[in-house]
Amino acid sequence: RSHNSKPKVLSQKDIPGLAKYIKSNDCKNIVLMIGAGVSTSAGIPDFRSPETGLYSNLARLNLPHPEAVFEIGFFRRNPVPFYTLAHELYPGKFRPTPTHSFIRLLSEKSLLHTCFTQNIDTLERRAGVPGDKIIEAHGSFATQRCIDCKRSFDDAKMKEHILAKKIARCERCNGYVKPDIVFFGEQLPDNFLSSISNMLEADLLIIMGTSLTVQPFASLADMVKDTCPRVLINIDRVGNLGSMPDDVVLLGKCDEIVRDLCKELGWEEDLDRLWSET
Ligand code: CNA
Repeated sequence: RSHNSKPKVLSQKDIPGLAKYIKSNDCKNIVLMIGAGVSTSAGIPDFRSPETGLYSNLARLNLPHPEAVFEIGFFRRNPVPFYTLAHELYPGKFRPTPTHSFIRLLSEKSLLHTCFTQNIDTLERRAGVPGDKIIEAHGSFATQRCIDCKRSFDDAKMKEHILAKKIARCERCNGYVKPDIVFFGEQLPDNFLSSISNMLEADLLIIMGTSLTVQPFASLADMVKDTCPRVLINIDRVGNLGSMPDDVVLLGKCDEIVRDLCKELGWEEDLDRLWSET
């Protein structure tokens, strides 16, 4: 299918066409799918960007392959690389980006239906997006438990351990403690599974800052109704975005594109106000 095919729902496949649709009565529920690219301008490296991504910088951790840092079998043998990474990514060190404030803005305009995030940095919450709109598909640092007996571990103690780069161990069985971040091969959280059907309620899907390579998350992009335009805001083209008549592909840095969209919507001052509050 052609990228150039005529849109069916949108008037134009660009920022003005998108802004017009967002302001129309047809667009009541916006669903977002986001990934590490929305947080890179906060100083948090993503996985796959060449040179700056974590995967190209994990060599010093002596991993058999970069993904091993998120494999439960490897963690069981050697939790040090994960704890090193956790220390670097630990929430609290970073300020939300303008793109995170844009998500909050959608919520203030009563347009945000659900924000599906793959990120574990909790910057959506820090930007003030209501918790009941966020699905942390790959878990977060909010809770943690023993990988053997599953006993939960105290939040404050966990924070001390991660900040001191010390491996936390279960107080009952001495097993290693791991934040409730989804590792490869682990099931996604219940609230992700029960929210998949939210995709059907979307009048607009915005995908930002993700390589769309991690399943099952990536497959959400194909679950919207035929009449739901999909927008990709990313440095590079990913997934099959561009293949449907109402797909809009906006390539570049998300903070800049989101600002251009807000300008077109007349929301730039709102965006700046929200961001200055974070
Ligand atoms: P990824 O595979 O690293 O892809 C990131 C994508 O974002 C790439 O396509 C980049 O080109 C793009 N990108 C990078 N910077 C920008 C920018 N400023 N503007 C627009 N696009 C940009 O990351 P995914 O999220 O797709 O991969 C899924 C993994 C990454 C999830 O399981 C996350 O937990 C994990 N991760 C999370 C964080 C975080 O919480 N901030 C950081 C690193 C990795």
